[in-house]
Amino acid sequence: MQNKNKSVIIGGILVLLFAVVFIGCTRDTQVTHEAADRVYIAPGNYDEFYAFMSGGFSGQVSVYGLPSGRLFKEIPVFSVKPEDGYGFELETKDLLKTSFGHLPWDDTHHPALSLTNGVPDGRWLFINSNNTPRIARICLQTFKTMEIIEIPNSAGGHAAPYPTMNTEYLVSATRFSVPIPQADVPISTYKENFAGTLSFIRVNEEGNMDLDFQIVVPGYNYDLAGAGNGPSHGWVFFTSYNTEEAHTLLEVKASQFDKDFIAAVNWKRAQECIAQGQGEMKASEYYHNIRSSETFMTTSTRKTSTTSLDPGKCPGVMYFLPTPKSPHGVDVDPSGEYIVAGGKLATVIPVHSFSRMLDAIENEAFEDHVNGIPVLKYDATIAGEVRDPGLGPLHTEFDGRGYAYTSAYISSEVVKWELGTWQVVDRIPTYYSLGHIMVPGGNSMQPYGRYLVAMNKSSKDRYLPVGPKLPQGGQLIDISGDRMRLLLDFPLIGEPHYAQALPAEKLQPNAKRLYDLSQNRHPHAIRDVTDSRVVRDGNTVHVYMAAVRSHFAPDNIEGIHVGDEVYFHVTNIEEEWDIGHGFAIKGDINPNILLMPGETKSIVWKPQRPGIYPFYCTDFCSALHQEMQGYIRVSERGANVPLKYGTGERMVTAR
Ligand code: K7E
Ligand code: CUA
Repeated sequence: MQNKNKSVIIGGILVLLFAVVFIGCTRDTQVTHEAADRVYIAPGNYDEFYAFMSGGFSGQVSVYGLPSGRLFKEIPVFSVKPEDGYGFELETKDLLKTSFGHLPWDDTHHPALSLTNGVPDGRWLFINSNNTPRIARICLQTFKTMEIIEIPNSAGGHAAPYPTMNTEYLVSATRFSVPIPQADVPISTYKENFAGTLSFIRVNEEGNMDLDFQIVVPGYNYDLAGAGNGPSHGWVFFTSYNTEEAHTLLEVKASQFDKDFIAAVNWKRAQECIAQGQGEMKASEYYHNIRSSETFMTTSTRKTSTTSLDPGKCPGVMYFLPTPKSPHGVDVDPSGEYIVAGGKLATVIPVHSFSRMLDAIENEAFEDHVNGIPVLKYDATIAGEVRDPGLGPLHTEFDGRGYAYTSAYISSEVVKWELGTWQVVDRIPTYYSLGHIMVPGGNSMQPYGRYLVAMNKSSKDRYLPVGPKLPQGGQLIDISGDRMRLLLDFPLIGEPHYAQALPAEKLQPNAKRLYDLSQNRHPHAIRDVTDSRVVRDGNTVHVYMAAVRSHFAPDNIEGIHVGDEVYFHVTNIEEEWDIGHGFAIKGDINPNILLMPGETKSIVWKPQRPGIYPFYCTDFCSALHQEMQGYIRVSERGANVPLKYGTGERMVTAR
């Protein structure tokens, strides 16, 4: 009896064990296969979305395909890039010019697609630099940086570039308040002497930026921004923390108050006040650099003044919305009614209502004023609070179906909740320490839904280790159903704080294949090998060189002297897609330059010692790529060697 019982029990346990193992396995394999199917792009097929990820402290933007997570390209923006010569070659060097000189590095945070009627239009991608505040514009036909504007009277250009509904403006706010204008003062005089600015950068039809005006605001840290949509078009919302105005140990001292502020700014009202003469011209120095798509050259302009607006003198331009607690992100939902803050130390996600805010302004439901700026009552503007939102809520995206997704840094999870009921409906862990999340179109009026990319600060134990520094972790999550599902892990470059994505069909047909050689207006371009030549002008030598499979013209040069400055102006005269040539010469302090068909680039070389210097093509362009090379003879300064050049047997004496 006992034995029988025992065997029944053992048998039962075995069955149970088997069932658990078997069902468990089956479920796991199913999920894996299904997930694999969702992200697998068969050879020869294309991804559904282009994703643009900020490179953070790499200063660049990386381009990925979704859902595969494949890396296509790294676009150089705020950091030089020896891979193609960006920031070294004469054409792009001045893009990095600032009031502090040529800066080879910065820290990118927030890519932003240009918008038309609140929907990404595929024309440009803008991105901020956080260290020395600037905004860059990338052309989405060439995927190249074409313009950079410096933001004066600012420190820490973090709340940027957030476009308004039709890209009328991009904004940029000071993360670090500083004396405005800059001044040599004791740091302990923070409260008296420090202030912030909210900058409004106008964008014209060609995409060109221009600093229109700056609003001078109390000395808080302005963290992030979100522009109004639909009914809230005309407004921009900025989070602030450190309303305590601490200048040391902010981790303690800037976490004292229960609530900080969202600054709500009516930019149409600001325009009115400035038109009525309320703006004040102030001396400021900053650079505006634009690269021409015809000459490939950058024109750098030094600007000397800004229009500054005191919000206390322009009633209706700005209000403070108390918001718990040290909020980080501020995101406006696709309807334009809800303004969601990420209260990183708060126990709830506070959601303000735009229409209630307008009522509160109308009824003057003010609890205070700061520097003449009304502070609205929390209860008068709040639409709801999302309870149990995870620990450390930061950023929110929307799916266009009535749901919002918030990243929680401390609890490493995405929390899905419903707009209107404020109920959490789902949550999914991420690995690990989640920062921003991105739903394609998820910060616009037309989210594409389907996917959510989590950008994790750490990928500890997710990949084969590669030394102390690990890649940050991208995770693709399926949000098409009721429950979120993890589909894919993919490693990221730098620190992709934020990202943007667009359906492939919005960009793919417009992607430029080559530059039309007949339209090349570069001042040193040549159209044919027969135009190639070498010209001396004192100690400066200009080499007009053609690159074509599989030689350079000229490929032999003699009569260069130590002390000369040699400019190589190389034109790739190919007219076929994706046939690039590179150019590099021994001992150059500059890296190689990479030339695509129809493109001209220039690099300067200062030979240091006599001898023979080879140069060669760095991009494997044909079966005879390895033959694509040449020699330069360098003689002592003052040596009696005439300047000659040639391609083939005949050497021509330079005129
Ligand atoms: Cu949260 Cu710079 Cu947008 Cu990083 S910021 S995560
Ligand atoms: Cu040209 Cu390799």
